[in-house]
Amino acid sequence: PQTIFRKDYTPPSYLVDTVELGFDLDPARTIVASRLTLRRNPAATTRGIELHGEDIELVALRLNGKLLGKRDYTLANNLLTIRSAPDDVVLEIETLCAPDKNTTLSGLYVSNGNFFTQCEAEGFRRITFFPDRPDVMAKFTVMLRADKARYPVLLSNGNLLEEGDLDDGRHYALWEDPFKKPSYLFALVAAQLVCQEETFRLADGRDALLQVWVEDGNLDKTDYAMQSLKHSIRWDEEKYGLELDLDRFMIVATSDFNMGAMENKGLNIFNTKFVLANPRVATDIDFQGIEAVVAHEYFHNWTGNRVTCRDWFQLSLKEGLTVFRDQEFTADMIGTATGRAVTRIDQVRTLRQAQFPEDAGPMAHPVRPDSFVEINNFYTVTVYEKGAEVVRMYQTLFGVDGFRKGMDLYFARHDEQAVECDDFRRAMADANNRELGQFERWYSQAGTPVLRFEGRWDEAAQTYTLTLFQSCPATPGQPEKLPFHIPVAVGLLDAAGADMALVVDGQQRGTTAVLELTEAEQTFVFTGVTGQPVASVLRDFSAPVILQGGYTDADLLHLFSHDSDPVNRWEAGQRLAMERLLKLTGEAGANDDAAASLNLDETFIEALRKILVDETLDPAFREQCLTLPSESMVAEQLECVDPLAVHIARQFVRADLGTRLRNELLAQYEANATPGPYSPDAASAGKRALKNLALAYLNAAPDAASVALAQRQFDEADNMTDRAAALSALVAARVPQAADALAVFYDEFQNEALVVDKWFAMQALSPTTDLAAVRALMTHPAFTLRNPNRARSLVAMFCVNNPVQFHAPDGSGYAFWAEQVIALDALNPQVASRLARAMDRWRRYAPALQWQMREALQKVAGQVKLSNDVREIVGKALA
Ligand code: HT7
Ligand code: ZN
Repeated sequence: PQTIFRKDYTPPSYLVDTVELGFDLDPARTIVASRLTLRRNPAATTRGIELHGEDIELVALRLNGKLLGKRDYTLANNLLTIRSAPDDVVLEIETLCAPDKNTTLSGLYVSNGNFFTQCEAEGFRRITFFPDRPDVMAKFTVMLRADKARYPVLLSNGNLLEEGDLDDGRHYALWEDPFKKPSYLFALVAAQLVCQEETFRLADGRDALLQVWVEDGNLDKTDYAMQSLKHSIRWDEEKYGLELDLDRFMIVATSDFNMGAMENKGLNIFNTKFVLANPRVATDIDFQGIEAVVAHEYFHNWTGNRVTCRDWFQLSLKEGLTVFRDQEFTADMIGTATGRAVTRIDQVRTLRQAQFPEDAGPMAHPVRPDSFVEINNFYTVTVYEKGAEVVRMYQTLFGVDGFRKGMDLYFARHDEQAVECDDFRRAMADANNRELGQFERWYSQAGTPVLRFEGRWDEAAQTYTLTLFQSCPATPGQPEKLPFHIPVAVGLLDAAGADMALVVDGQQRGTTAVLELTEAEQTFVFTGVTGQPVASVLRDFSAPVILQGGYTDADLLHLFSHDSDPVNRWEAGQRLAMERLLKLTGEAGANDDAAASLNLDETFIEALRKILVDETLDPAFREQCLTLPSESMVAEQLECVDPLAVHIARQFVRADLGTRLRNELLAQYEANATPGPYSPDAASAGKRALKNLALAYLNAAPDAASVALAQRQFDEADNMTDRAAALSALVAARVPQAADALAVFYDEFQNEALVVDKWFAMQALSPTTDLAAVRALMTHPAFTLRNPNRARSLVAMFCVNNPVQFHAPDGSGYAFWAEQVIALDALNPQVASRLARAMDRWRRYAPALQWQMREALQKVAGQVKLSNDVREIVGKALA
C-alpha cells in the first residue's frame, strides 16, 4: 500500500463552486447523477481534473455538454483524470452503486432497511466521482427520490426547498445547503423513522427547528439527546458567541455505525448508542456519553464545518479543538468545582489508559501526523485526546479570556476556509501577543514527554528552588526530540496541608503558579517560603506528560489528605496505589503460591478509609479516589508484562479493601442510595457510582451478605445503572446466582439492542469468561459480526478488556484475535483495524506470550486479501 506524506500536499487543480446531486434510491441499484461547476484553481500546480471514485460504476460522463469517451479520460487506482479541460467546466456524471452490498458502512449503505451515508473521511468517493478532499468546498443542492411507502422520510443537509409525489408510488425531496462545505460533510437519509421535534429560540431571535429521528418504538428514548442539543446550542452562544447558522438541525440515529457520530452539516448521523436513553435501558455513563457526543457534533458546526481542515493531516485542528470544547461544556454543565475536577480526572484516565500507550507503541504519531497509509487509522486518541490537551494548554497559558480572544481571531480570519493547525496556533499567538514557535513541537513531535522535578528548601534564605527536567523518548521515525513548551502548574503545601502564597521572581502568583518550562532543565525560585513545603506539581494535569518520581510515600500521603487541587489529590492516591500494585504484581509473579502471602499496608488502607468516609467530599470524587488504576495501566509500567500476575495483584487489593473496609463500604452503600425517581444529574450519578463501587468491592471478597445485597439490588433496581452494576457484581463474584441473573436480564431486554450489547460486554470482560465461553456466545442468535456495536461488545471487549483470559498461556486468545480480524476485514475494514490494534503492545509481554503474539500478527499480515487499514496496523506492529 501507498504511504501519503504531509509534505507532498499540493492544492487542488480545480475548485468546485456548485454541486447538484440527484439520487434515485434503490437498495440494489442506486443511480446517482451529479452536475458540478468547476473552475481552474489559480493556485494549482497540476493541470488535469482529478476525481476520486471507489466501488462505483461510471455510466456516463459529460464535459460542457459533450459525452466523453474512454480516450478522453483515464480511470485507474480509484482516480478519474481528465487531462485537458478548459478553465471553466460543467461536468455531468452518472454512476451506479449497490448500497445493500455495502458492509463497510462507508459511503451509501443500508441499515435495517434504511439508507444512510457516512462520508468522513473518504466515503463520498463511494457515492460519486468527486475531488474528495477537504480543501474543495462547494455549495450542494440535493434531490432525493425513493419509494414513498418504504422511505417516507428523505433528509439531506441544509434547508428543505421542496417535496412532493412522483409516479409509481415514489416521492422526492429537494434540499439546499446555503454554506460551502467539503464533500466529507455531505449526508442523506432515506428511511422509515419518527422524530421528536421542537422549535428553539436562538440568541439572535430566530427560531430553529430541532429534530431527533429514530426508529419507531424509540421515541421514549430521545428526550435526553434533545435536551443535550438545546444545552449545546445555548452554551456555544454564551461561551463563544457562536450561533446555529441554519433554520433546522437534525440528529438521526442508526444502529449500524463505525464510530460514535458524524457532524454532517445540519444532519448529524449518530450511532444509536449516543442518542437513545431512558432510565430503564441506559446507565449514567450512557447519559454522560450522549450529552458529550451530541455537544461534540454540534460544536463541529463551527470548529470543523465553518472552518475546516486543509488536508487530513490537520485532523486534530477540528477534532482536538472540538473535544476540548465538549470537555469544557461537560464541566460547565456540572457547574461545581469538584464536578469539574471529576470530569478532568476522567480525561486524565483516558489519556493514561489509551493515549500514553499509543504514544509509546508502534502507532505513535504526532498530533499532526506526517504520513499515513489509511486515514481512517488516524482517528486516534492522539489526534483527539492529546489534541484536546494541546488546545487546553493555550487556555492554561493565556487564561479563559485570552483563549476566547484567540478563538475570535481564528473565526475572523478563517470562516469558510480550509486551514492548518498552524493557523490556529497563529491566531492564539497573535491574539495574545505571544511568540509560540516552540509550542509547534506539540504538533510535530510524537511521544509523551517525561517531566521530573527536584525541590530544595533553603531555611536560611527562605527559598524553595524547584528544578524541572524534561525529556521525550524516541518514537518510530523520530529518534531525537527537542524540548517542549510545557505549562507546569505548581502549588506548595505547608506542614498543615494549607496552600502557601507563592512569590516567583518577585511576583505574587496566588496559590497556583503556571511555570513555563521551555528548556531541558530549568530552575524556578519561590521566595518567602517559611517552612519545608510539599510541592504539588502539574496541578489540574496542566500538560500531557508523565511526571516521574520526586515524591516520597509521606509526600503522597500529605497530598492525598490535603491538596486543594482535587486532580492532584486524586493523583497522589493513584500513585500510592500504583506503587503497591507494582510491588504486589512482582510478588504474585514470583511463584504460584505467592498470591496467598500478598499483603497490603495499613497506612494505605487508612488513607483510603479517610477519603471514603469524608462526608465533606463529593461522592463522585471519593469514587474516583477509591478506584484503582486498571490492569492495563499497571501493565504499562512494566518492562515485561505477566497479565496473570497483574490480575492477581489487583484482584487481591480489591478483595482486601472489600474485607478491611467492609463496615465503611456497607455504610456508604446505604448512605448513597438515591431514593425517588431516577435522574442522570451529576450529583445523583456520583452517589450511584460510590454506592456501586462499594458493592463491587464487597463482592470482590464475597460473603453471603454481599451477594444477597447484589441480588437484592438486581431484583429491585428501577434503573439500568444499578441493575447493570448489580449484575456485574454477581458475575465477578463467581456465584451460581450470576447465571440466573444473566438469563433474567437477557429475557427482559432482548428487544433492546443496546442492552443486549451490555449483556455481551459484561460477560466478555469477566475474568471467568474463557475463550470457549466467548465462542459459545458467538453462536448466540443475537450475535453478529456485521453490526459494529455487537462485534465490539463481545470480540473487542474480550481481546482488549479481558487481559487475563485473552493472554491465556496457550496462545488461544491470539489465534482467536487473528481469526476475527480476518473475518471482520472481509466485512468492514474500519472495525477490523480497530480490533487489530489490540496487539499494539505485543513486544512488552513475557517471551512465551510474545512469540505467540508475533505469530498471530504474522498470520494476519500474511493474508493475500487484506485491507490497507489492517495491513498498515499489523505492518507497523511487526516493523
Ligand atoms: N468526525 C467524525 C469522524 C467519523 C468517522 C471517521 C472515519 C470513519 C467513520 C466515522 N464516523 C465519524 C466523528 C467526530 O469526531 O465527531
Ligand atoms: Zn469530532
